[in-house]
Amino acid sequence: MLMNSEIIQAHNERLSVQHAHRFAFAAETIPGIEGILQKLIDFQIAIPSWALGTGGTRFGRFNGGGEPRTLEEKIEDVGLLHALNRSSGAISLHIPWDIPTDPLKIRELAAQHGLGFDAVNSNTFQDQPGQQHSYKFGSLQHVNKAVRKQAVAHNQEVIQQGIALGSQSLTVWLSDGSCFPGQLNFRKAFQNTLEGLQEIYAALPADWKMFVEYKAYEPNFYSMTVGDWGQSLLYANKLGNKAYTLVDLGHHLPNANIQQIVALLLQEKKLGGFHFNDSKYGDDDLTVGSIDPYQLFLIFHELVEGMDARQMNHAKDLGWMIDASHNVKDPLEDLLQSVEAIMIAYTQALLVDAKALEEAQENNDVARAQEILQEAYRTDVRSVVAEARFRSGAALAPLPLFREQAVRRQLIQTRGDKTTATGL
Ligand SMILES: [Mn+2]
Repeated sequence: MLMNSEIIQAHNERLSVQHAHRFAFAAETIPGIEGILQKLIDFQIAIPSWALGTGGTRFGRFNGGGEPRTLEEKIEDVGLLHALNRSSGAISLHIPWDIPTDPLKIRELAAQHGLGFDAVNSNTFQDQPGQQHSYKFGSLQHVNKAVRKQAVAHNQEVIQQGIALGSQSLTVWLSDGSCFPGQLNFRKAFQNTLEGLQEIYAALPADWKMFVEYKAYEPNFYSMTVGDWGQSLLYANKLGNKAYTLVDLGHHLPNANIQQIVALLLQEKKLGGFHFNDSKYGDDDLTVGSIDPYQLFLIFHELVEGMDARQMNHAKDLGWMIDASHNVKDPLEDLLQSVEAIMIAYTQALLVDAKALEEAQENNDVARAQEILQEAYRTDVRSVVAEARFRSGAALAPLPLFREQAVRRQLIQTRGDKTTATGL
């Protein structure tokens, strides 16, 4: 264990005077602070198994060193994050990049770190060694039934893997689509995909959810068979009440109003989960909140408002996951930053005066409405997030502690400098 409670306690003691001062000011000015703190303590964000190593682009990949070589080491890395912030209490696995050979042992190891398993992710966007049929021209949409059957069977197998781990949801992201006009009959592609999804859906246990993730473009550039939230919602509605739309923040066309998408999906009871990241142009998979933290806040505002309107449990009723790629930063530092950004945006959204905003909206008081939102957004809530961490036994300042302890250097010493995380 690279991070234990003694290290964290000593770190917190060093920062306690300064923190107490900052938090006292926040507590004095924020109404209902205790309720907010409890919500923050309960809120957990799943870390994807594929984000623990250095990512790359199609031009290259630059090794970071000390990357997890096995699923066990990936779980240790998430355990480390969770020890530092107590907000990363779950891991989202990608199959077949991370196939547990002994699920019971993996489950035990995760439990030792206080981790559960969030959605399992299937992969029909690349061919695996020994695979009979190629996904070059799609998987569930494919013109050849044998390819479609293979893709369905893979998803059914992923569900079985998930059951063994105690997961309760499957995320299906399809790269299916076309690169050129005329390549595909859109209606046939949709129908084939729907039939495949129906077969997968039939294999879901009663208490499971299925998330249908959409993406506007890439790897296919002319059409995507699940290209936007409307298409995902179509599939989800046809599939049934265990099927939901999953919103990945990077999977929209530029300037899409994600806030509005979220609000409407929530109203339709079809928002299932989130993949957090940030982007400047497309699916950039950058650190959450690094480019447009105001948009992240506005999304959280719609989430909180929409979930409260339906008396939903913020922590449990939606799947909260990060989906990012760390190309130039230490993946663990990057993930600490992402979780922090999510917690800050969530806290700010909890500060919005919902009643006053409704009044302003009913009176067409546009200026007042903007003031109400920005009042919450411009509140410095960092000490509130830190206090929630402190109360759950985590570090007041996770990233500085990660550096003070030279965690990456220790990981390099144990794992070596030239490791590559599985799947990357
Ligand atoms: Mn995603």
